[in-house]
Parts: sequence; structure tokens; C-alpha cells
Amino acid sequence: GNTPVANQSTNKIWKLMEKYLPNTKEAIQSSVVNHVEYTLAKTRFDFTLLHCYQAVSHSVRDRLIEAFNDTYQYFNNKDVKYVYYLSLEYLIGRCLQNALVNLELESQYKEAMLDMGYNLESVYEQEVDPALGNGGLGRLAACFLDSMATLNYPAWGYGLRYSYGIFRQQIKDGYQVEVPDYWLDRGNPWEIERLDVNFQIKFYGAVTKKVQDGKERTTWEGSEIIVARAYDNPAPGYNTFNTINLRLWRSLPSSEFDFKSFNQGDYFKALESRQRAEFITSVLYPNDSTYAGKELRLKQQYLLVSATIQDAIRRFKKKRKEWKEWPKYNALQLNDTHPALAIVELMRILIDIEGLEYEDAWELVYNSFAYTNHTILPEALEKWGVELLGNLLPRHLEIIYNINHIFLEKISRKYPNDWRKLSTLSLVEEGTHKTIRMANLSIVGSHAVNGVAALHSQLLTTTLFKDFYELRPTKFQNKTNGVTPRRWIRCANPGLSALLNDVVGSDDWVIDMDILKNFQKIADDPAIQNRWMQVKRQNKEKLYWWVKERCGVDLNLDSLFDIQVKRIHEYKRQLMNILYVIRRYLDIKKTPAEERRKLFVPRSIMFGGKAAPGYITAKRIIRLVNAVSQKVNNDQEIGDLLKVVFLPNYNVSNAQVIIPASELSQHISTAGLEASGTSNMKFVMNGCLIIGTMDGANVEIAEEVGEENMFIFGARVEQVEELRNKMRNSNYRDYFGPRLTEVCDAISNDLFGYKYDLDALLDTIRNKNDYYILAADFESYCEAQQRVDNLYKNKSEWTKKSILNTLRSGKFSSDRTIRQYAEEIWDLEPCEIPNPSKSEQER
Ligand code: B1N
Repeated sequence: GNTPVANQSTNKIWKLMEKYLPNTKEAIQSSVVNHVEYTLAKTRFDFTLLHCYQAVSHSVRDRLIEAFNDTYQYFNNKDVKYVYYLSLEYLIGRCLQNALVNLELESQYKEAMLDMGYNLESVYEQEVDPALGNGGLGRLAACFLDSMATLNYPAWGYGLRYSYGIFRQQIKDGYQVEVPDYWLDRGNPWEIERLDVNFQIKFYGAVTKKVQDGKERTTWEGSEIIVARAYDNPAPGYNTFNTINLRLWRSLPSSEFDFKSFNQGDYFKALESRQRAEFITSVLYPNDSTYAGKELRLKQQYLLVSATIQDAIRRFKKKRKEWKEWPKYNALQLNDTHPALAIVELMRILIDIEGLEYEDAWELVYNSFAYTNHTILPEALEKWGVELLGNLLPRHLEIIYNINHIFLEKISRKYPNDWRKLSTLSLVEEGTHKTIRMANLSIVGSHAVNGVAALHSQLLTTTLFKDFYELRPTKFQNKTNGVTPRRWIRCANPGLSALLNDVVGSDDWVIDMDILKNFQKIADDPAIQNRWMQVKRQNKEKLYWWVKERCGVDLNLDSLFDIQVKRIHEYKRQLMNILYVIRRYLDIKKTPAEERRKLFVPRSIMFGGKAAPGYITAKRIIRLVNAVSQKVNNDQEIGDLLKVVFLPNYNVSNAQVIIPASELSQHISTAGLEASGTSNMKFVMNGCLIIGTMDGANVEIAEEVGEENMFIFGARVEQVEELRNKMRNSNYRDYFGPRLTEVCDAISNDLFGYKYDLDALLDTIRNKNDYYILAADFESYCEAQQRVDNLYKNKSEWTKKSILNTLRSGKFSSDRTIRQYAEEIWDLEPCEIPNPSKSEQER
């Protein structure tokens, strides 16, 4: 009954479905009102702003679905190659404004709603922020979807539909408190639940071998069977009708499982096991760049991988091609090693179920997979214990051993008796606790491996993956990250967007950021500079009210807005930032009152970001920021010369307010440790000046905008190891400069209270183990901060640099990044579907 049959009645249905929804004011209004009445079942007397948001979203969803269905139908007819982007995280943020902007319907909806008595912006505010990711890695996946749709690439995003996204952060008595984020609370108008797209997922069980027709056949019988169900999330492109799919899997119990269950007859036990199945996609792991090694996480990874591979195979089989054509029609991109089991799952299905020979299967896998590495931090590298992996996925462990065996044989032929090489290249790490190195598996199973910024990619080939690089240098590539200008300028900064439209004479920059370079002469134009400052001022006002409401702090609008927002991590050195704030506070206090305003530029220094719930040092950094904030903001002598604020619950929608309001933005990680960074790119696009180290993409930002338009400081990557060695075996009093010593003494002498927590925090840089070389970089950081003050006193010079930052930021559009992936890794051609609104309005 599931197969559609073309007959007279379906022809009739097709005819009825031919028309598209019109987008006149009246049509928009009637579609919204229809949803109020028929979808929400609301009356005129029982209707809130939330209902308005829901009805508007449903009417936009209808329009998205038209484009979405047409897109895949068209791709299918054209028999195109697909890219599958596999990621455990997508930080998509709010959808309504983004959908309206990309469908080019924002002004129509604004007018239609105003006419009905609603302000569209307050409607936007009703949406919860879907936060199915931790930080940069998840947000990158979301920016990539926007660019893949906009550039008309035939693509699919695949991920998990967690019931709980990243926790909501509250600050209580200066400490972080985590609140579960049940984001589906009020329903989700954007998703399409596919009751008919379900795949079985097996866990545990046993492997058996049988000889059949003289050939050994392996089968794996899982002992726990659950179901993955598809939830589709349309992602519209800009300036195109193409709309692609983010397919998220939800785990559900399988009815088959109940029959097999030995708990038959025990009703409540049977229900418990059903709930365990639902629990798998319940919660996103809240660690950014650290591996926790939990079985539930491995189950999540395998569920994503297995459902996705089954879906891709089903789609491929419909084409009725031969298996050897698989790589011609499919590219699979691994967003870090988290979905790396996909390599093994495809091997298993090809060998055990489809009956391919091992070598033939390997050829298809190798040529379709590619792997992106996002960090060299050792604590982030995934290594699954063989007991855990072998228990949950026994056949997969066996296949990993096979892959390793064949791989190591090749290595020992090439480098006889080189035991060091063999042990570093092996997929298996030997020792008391034997583990599988997921990065090694990903490299061996992929035809391309890339880092996410030039410096990071270079470090991969010279340090972490050096031996792999020497083995096959052509496999290694760089793809510098990017961000989508649709969300990060066009949606987040309407003032700047209008200004850029006027400068360029069109909105072409939204899809071609490089054209901004042609207008650099405006940087010196006083009229433009004035308008530029006005835009920044308005954005600062918006943030001013945001801070007043949430933090109860009154910021000085004339002060320099100095912002560091990102996950809290020692390598990102928020600690160095707050120690400098204390330095500044002490300096102001030492200066005679009448000279203070002359010497110090008023500053509002803001921090934001979540700490992983188990990361005690990160939590103490938040405590310190709040302690300093308390002290400084209430010091009558300081007044508005210095304000310190911790911005709670940093997420995508808050970032859209914070970033456009920032003037100075901090990206101050220890050189070599931030793989790329992506918020640095968003800040630059929004005309912020960066104070930063030569790390990650900062290096390329400096190349593009010019070092003279940034505040660069600190040790370069080549110097870090030597500095660490110097500190090792010496007392911190020898490597702390006088300025840092005074700051730490102030904390230890209880100037801010919380002595227990704060002393423990300082011990991370004292006691010969300042791994992130904060002390070594502190002096040069203070000097860079002095340069900031000096420049800010000259409004016109500052504004000129701000303008140049925006106009020279074109390289950091994710459109450039995605084009490179498509051309240099995926071998993928764009496929633009005809736009009905630009032709005859009919299919
Ligand atoms: O990926 C971003 C980069 O811009 C950042 O520099 C990098 O830190 C970030 C395990 C990660 N690397 N590794 C992770 C996240 C979650 C997890 O469970 C690792 N995130 C990054 C985009 O390339």
C-alpha cells in the first residue's frame, strides 16, 4: 500500500497540487489566519503572540515545503551526485527570520503582519533557539547547510534530533547553573515528521560465520533492536528556489523488539526497555572539544551512522546502478570523527549483506568518504575501548581489525622493521586499556582529510598526522572555515545591510562578499564614516537594553564595547582577559581621580559562554568574572570608566544581538590550539576590530584585512614549546612579570572574595604548569590593549579600520568554503532548480 500508482485519480491529485501559494499581502494574511483557525484551533478571543508566531511559521513552512519537494524531485530527475554531511551537532538557531530572508519574503510578511497589528520582530522573539550543538563545530554545520542550499549543491544534512539541546545557562550567586533545554516544549513548526521513514538499528548480540557456496558469510544478529525515525528540516537557499534537507533521526522502540523480548509477560519491564530506546536521542553531550567515552554516546553515533547509511543506500538502489558507481553518485563528509563508524557500517553492509568482495567494498568506501579534523587537543581525540566497542558492535570491531591488518601489512612492506611507525599509524592503541583510534580509522578510510584553517592544516601534517602525511601527502588538504553572511550580516545587522546595499548599489554582496573589496575608498569618506558609527551606535543600544534586562547593569553607550564570547576553555584564555581587567582596575585606582578620564578610555568588557558541566576550572573562570564584575561595577570611584558583565546563556540568537554591537572582539587562544575559530569571522564582517593571537583563522584574517587593522600580540606557534620548557622546573615568581604578580596577589589577598575557588584557579598557571603560557603572553597582551585605547581616542581612524575589516572579510563567507569542498573533495556540480516565481508560477 506504500507504493504510489499513477492512475486517473493521482493525475487529478497532481493537477490540484500544481499551483504555488501566492505571496500578496492578502494571500499571506489569509494563510496565517487559516493556520490560526485550522492548525492551532484558536479563536479571536484566545490568541497570544506565541500563537501568532506559530501561525506565521506554519504559513512559511508551507512555502518552504513547496520548494523543498520540488528540489529533491528535480535532483532525482537529473540523476545528480549527492553529498551527505554527517554531523552529531547542528546549531541552527532560530528559523523564522532566516527562512523569510532566504525566501525573500521578509518585507511582505512585515507589511502583512503590521496591517494585522503585529510587529514581525516581536514575533521572531517568540521562537526558541534550537541548540543541537556545543559551539563552533555545530554552528559550522549550520552555516554549511545555508551555503550548500544557496550554491545549489545537491546535498543532505544528517544528524540527531535530541529532545534536549545544550543546557540553558543561568548564573546564580555568580556560579553557572545548568537547566535542561527541553526545546520541543511548544512544538516545532519547522520539522516534518516522516512516519514512513524508519530504519532498524541493532546493538550488541553475536557474530556467526557460515560457509555458503564455498564462501564464508558473516552475519551479525543484534540483541537490542530499536528504530530511527526521520524528522526533516528544510533549509532554504538565498536567491534560489533550491531548498535542501536537514534530516534528523529520533530513536524509538521497535515493535519487533517486543516479540523477541524475554520480558514477555512482564508488562512493566517491557515498557522500561521501550523507554531505554527513546532515551538514546534524548540529550546532546555538553562537552566541547573533550571526549567522555560513554556508551550512550557511542550508541548515538552508531544510530546516526546506521540510519543514514541505510537511507543513502535505499536512495542509491532506486537508481538501479551498479555498486561500482557508488562513488560517482555519493560523497560522504565526516564532521570530525564522531560519525566515523559510517566507514565501517558501509563496509559491513557491502560485505555481509550485499555480498561484495572485501577489496571491492573498500574501493567504494575509500572513494566516497572524506574526513574533517577540527582540533588537535589531545583530550578531544576519540578512542573507544575495545571491550565497549566489541560488546556494543561486535561485527564492527571485527571489520576494524580487518582494515587495520591489511593497512599495517602495507606499512610493514613499505617500512620494514619500523616499529615506531607501525604503532603510531595503527588503528589500535595497545596497552592495558586497548582502544580504537577513531582519527586513524577516519584517515585510513577517507580519500581526503582536511583541517579547518591554514595554520591548523599545516600543524596536522607536521605534528598530529605527520606519519600519515608522509605516507600519502596528496590526501591532506586545507579548507578554511567560513560563516554565512545571510544570518550573520543580513539577518543580524539590518542597519549594516542597508548601508552596504547603498554602497554597492544592490544586495549582491549577500551572495558575493568579494565585491565589497571594490568599495574600499569609502573607508575615508567622512559621511560614510558617520553613518557607519550611527549603525554601530544603534546596535550598541540594542545590546544595552539586552544587558540591562538580563544583568541589571547600566552600560555607558560611549564606552568601548569589548567582547569575548565562546565556550569557556583554558586554551581560549578567558582567564587572561579577566586578569587584564583586574590589571586595568588596579591601574585606574592608582591614578589620581582628575587624570583618569584622560588616561583611560571607558570600557564595557563583556564575557559570555558555557562551561561543560564537569569542567571545574572553566566554572571557576565564570566565578571569577562575576566576582570582578560585582566589585568593579559597584565601585563608586570607577563609575562608568569600567564595567564588567557576564552575558548569560550565550547561544545563536543572543550572538545575533551581541556580535553586531561589539567594537573590540577577543580571540586570544594559545598559538596552535584554536583550530580555526568562526566567531572571529562574524565579528570582522560586522566591523569589529580583533585583539588576538596568531592562531587559527586569525592568521588568515590578518592576511586579508591587514595586521595594521588588528591588535595582534603574543607568542607565535613556533615559540610555544620553548616557552613551556623555560617555565618547566622554575618557580612561577620567575616567569610572572610584575604586572601579573600584582594581579594574582590581589586575588590571593581576597580582594574579590571566593578565595578557595580563585586560588585553585590561579594554581592552574602557577605551580610550573602554565600549559597555555598565559604568563608568558601577558605583557604583550597588556601592550596590545594599550594600542586599543590609543586608537579608540581617534574615532575617525577607528571607524576607518572598522570599515576595512568588513569590506575585506569576503574570504570568510562559507560560500567560498563550500565551493572548495565541492570542487576539491566532493567532485560535485551545482544543480539549480527552475524558480517558478521567476517563470510561469506553475510546475
Ligand atoms: O570546531 C570549529 C573550530 O572553528 C574551532 O576552532 C574548534 O575548536 C571547533 C568534540 C569538538 N573542534 N573540536 C570540537 C566539539 C564537540 C565534541 O564533542 C570536539 N569543536 C571544535 C569549527 O571547525
